Amino acid sequence: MSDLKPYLAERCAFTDSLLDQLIPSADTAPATIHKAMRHSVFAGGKRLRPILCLAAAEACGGTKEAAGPAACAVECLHTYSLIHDDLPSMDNDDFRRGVPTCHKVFGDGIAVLAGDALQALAFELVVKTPATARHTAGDLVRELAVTAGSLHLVGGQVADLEGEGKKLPLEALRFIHENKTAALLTTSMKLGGMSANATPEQMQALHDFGMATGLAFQIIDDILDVTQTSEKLGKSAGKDLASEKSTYPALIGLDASRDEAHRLTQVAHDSLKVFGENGQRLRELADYLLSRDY
Ligand code: GRG
Repeated sequence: MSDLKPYLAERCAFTDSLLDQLIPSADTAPATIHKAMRHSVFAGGKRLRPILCLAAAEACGGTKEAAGPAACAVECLHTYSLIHDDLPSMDNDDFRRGVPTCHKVFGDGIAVLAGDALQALAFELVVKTPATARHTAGDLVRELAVTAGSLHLVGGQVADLEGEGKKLPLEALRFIHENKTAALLTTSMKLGGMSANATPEQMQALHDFGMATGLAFQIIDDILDVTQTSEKLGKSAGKDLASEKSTYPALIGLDASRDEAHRLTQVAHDSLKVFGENGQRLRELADYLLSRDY
């Protein structure tokens, strides 16, 4: 994995430069909304979804240039979901990506609108993907729309809101993680594949890879929530594990959570067999998501 760090940096820079060209400049009227959109998009996200989109395209024999608009689309949709998730009526967070949240800087109204505008922009960008023999612009729009809607991102958020303060069963937590997190990672992969004229077999592999790494990613997030909070607060992990918040470690313990993340990463690796050597970068990315030393 020695050359993964420069690869990630290069893909991040590629995505940032494209986003900078595709999002209206901060002085485009009405300036406030474009400043707010740019505040959140350029706040220092890791660009995991665009990187997965570009890597999926290349595994299918495509190019990062053809996949670029779709990569930017998934980042815009992701940033919209973060802006809305941080609002006082949802998670009420003051900081995101190390900077004050959109509503803290621009107020709740503009933050709602910045999220709305980024979601609309995501659809405008995804249709810039050149059509291929197997996938039309309409297919890409449908893929993004289904993931953004009530069956996935919004549905996962509703289940999360309704589960607040309750100790959920594992299946309910898995539903939230699959829909809030894994669904958009999976769509990022599939849009990359569609830009590269992926075969039905390749699309299925990208789906399986996205769901497995997405769930592993969220389980690791849950684990870090427990271990890092415990370190930060100087209290024992056992205290957090006993808290009412539903997380994988709280429900099945830290060791079983780590085992499950490893098992899912193996599922992701297995799904890549169809790509042969071309799947190498995706194998490295699955291991990187599991290691989370970034
Ligand atoms: C539709 C309002 C609405 C919400 C949808 C996706 C979602 C539900 C909310 C986002 C909030 C959240 C904490 C989701 C879990 C997924 C996750 C770990 C997001 C953070 O992703 P990273 O680590 O973040 O890739 P960066 O900042 O690097 O992009």
